[in-house]
Amino acid sequence: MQLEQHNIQAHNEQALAAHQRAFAYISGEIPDAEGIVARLADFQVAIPSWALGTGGTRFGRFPGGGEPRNLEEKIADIGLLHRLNRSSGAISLHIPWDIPSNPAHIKALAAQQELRFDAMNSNTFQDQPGQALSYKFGSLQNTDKAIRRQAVEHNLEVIRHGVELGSESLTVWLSDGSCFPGQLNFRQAFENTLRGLQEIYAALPAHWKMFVEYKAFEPNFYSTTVGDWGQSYLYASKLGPQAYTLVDLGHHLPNANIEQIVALLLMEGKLGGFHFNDSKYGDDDLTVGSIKPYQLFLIFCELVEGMDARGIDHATGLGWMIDASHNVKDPLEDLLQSVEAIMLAYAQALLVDRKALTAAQAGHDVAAAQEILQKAFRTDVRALAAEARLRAGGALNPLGVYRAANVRAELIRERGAKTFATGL
Ligand code: AOS
Ligand code: ZN
Ligand code: ZN
Repeated sequence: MQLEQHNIQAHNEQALAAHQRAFAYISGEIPDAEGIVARLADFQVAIPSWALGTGGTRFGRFPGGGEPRNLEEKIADIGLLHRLNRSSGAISLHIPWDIPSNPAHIKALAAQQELRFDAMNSNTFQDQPGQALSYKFGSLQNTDKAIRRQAVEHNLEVIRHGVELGSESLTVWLSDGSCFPGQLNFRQAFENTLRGLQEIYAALPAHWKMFVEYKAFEPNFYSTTVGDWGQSYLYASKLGPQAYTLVDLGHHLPNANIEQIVALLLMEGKLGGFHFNDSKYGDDDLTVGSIKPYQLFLIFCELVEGMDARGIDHATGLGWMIDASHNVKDPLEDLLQSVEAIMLAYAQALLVDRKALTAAQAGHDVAAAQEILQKAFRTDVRALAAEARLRAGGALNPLGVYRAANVRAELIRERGAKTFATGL
């Protein structure tokens, strides 16, 4: 594909002098620029296979061109992102949208692009063509044993695909719930779901993790059977040490204090993974950091504090994934923006003067505590993220290179103007 290393280098050369000035400045302002650059370079965020095409709403979908038509092309797209930012070195697959018909070939392609397989995602929220039984009234919660069985079997199949590819985790997001009062016996729905999850859990390879993702509402609008972090935590605790809660930033009721949820789950050793996105109203799946960048920073503050307190490696200890949908932007541009936003929030969180914050907390100096956080948040750390990319062989300005190389136009030429990515 277009966009060779020399495109990136040529672009970096033009931008180098300005970057060096900015990097020298920030390095003089903060205590450990080198340490932060090293941590940023290690930090990788998985790209979901379903985010490479145009999403849509129930009102319509307006596909762009050149979208990947199969798993091979999805891997190529993520490889391209990774060449640009050196921080997107993993792909999160979705079954059945991404069934690898030839796993050895898919593994080799991913390895060529330096990509790992992050969490595998199962799907019992849709009926697939030819499927025997319907999930209209739920999957693992269903009152019908045969439907529950089908949902369990599907998850076992997802694990098998993951094993073939070298993934090490399964994310289970269930849309199970109810739309009207009286529709569901909550306790029975919980118990059915727990039993199903237990069967899936029993099939996990010993080194695998299972992530139980919660969501407050949608597509069910009265109750959701894994509706909040309490319910997810309950399932994960009952399941055992390989089960964890997964936090998707868009899955809370409005104004929830997500940073506090993150702190407590980490404290309990039950925070397993993340779906990054941003939202204003519900599960909007917008570009990370586009609506509430301060919240993202505060979440990273808790992540850094909590992981350090428990000795968890920042880069590998949790599953870091984006879960976004793009209705009006070029998906690849949007994903570059999301990864950049994550890196900036992480860098700012690393900047927080922990000692001073602890002292302010001990002394009930509320104003000082706020100053300490906001000093970090208001620091322009873009040169740190750019330096991390530069040293890893990536682009100083990934979006700039992407645009200058006319990547989208080339993809349209290669794949066509009316392609449909499989997925949402
Ligand atoms: C749904 O709202 C959840 O965020 C899922 O994590 C995800 O979008 C889905 O599994 C993709 O198929
Ligand atoms: Zn999600
Ligand atoms: Zn979601």
